[in-house]
Amino acid sequence: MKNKVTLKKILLKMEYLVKNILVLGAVGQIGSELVPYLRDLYGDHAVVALDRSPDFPAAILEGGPCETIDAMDANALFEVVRKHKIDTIINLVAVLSAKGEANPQMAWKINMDCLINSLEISRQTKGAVFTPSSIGAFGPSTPMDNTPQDTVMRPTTIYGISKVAAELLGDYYYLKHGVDARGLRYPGIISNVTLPGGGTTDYAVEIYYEAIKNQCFTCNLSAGTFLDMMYMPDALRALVELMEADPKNLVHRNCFNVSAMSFDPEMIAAEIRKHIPEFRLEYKIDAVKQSIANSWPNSMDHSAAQAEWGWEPEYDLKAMTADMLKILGKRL
Ligand code: AKB
Repeated sequence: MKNKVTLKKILLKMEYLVKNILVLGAVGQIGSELVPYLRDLYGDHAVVALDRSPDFPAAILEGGPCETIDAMDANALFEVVRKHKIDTIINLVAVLSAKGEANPQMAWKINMDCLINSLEISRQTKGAVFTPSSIGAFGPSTPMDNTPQDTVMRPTTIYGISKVAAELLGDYYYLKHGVDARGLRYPGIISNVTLPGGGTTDYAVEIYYEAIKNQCFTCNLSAGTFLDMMYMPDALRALVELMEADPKNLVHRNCFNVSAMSFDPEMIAAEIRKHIPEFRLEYKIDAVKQSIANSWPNSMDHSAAQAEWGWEPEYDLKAMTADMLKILGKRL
């Protein structure tokens, strides 16, 4: 919260708060928290929430403009951009890693169509685009520890392949057409407003809900499976800080490694037990998710993000666990 207020003051001082932002995928895990966060920073009417589902949370629906269209429909999307004079598109539409493996053609089509539409429209409007990439853009031949910013990227999931393509397309549209395309390689995001769906890292969100409800969780990844993770407040702040970064300082654009913590299921369970001593962790391995997790980094090096736009995470496993259990404890 303190960070958010400070950031707002800086932005106001720098007169950056003149923007019209469109968030695609506003009902999803990140979108449902990003829209209120951005409205708080840039003003309620400057942030349009868009989703193909009409099920906007009340706070989003009542807080500012909302549009229900399918972002795969280029004409409809362009119409929304024109209507609201949009200059920045944040494209959060994605079929995640595990769900993508169940229907790769559908995942490729959704992930790529929404991206291409965002980039093409921004080429015509001379706007900016944010597209999240992921630890899923890496693969089994990538160095697993302290994964460098620039390294081997040969993912083995359709989700990862679409993310590598998105990174390259972002740079292509910047170089060829001057589109201000930027992105982050997000780790698994842990949050307490909207559940993720279809991801490999989802267990690290579900474990908190089950800890509160049943004091027990059955994990679908094995003990010893280390993955990069980040708490939602850090993920939201990273996005804004990158989009507001001085372009002169950006050597990399699509996309930056950003990391906050790395843990395996035993470590998160041990942290939960500090608050709920009776908490039990059991295992029932999901073979698809396990093989995806095994192909992803244990922890990323985010020194490029630190050097080029000053990235620093605020939450570690301890601080995040305390906050998650406090918030979910009250709500559940
Ligand atoms: C997933 O697990 O698919 C996502 C991701 C790490 O990109 N949460």
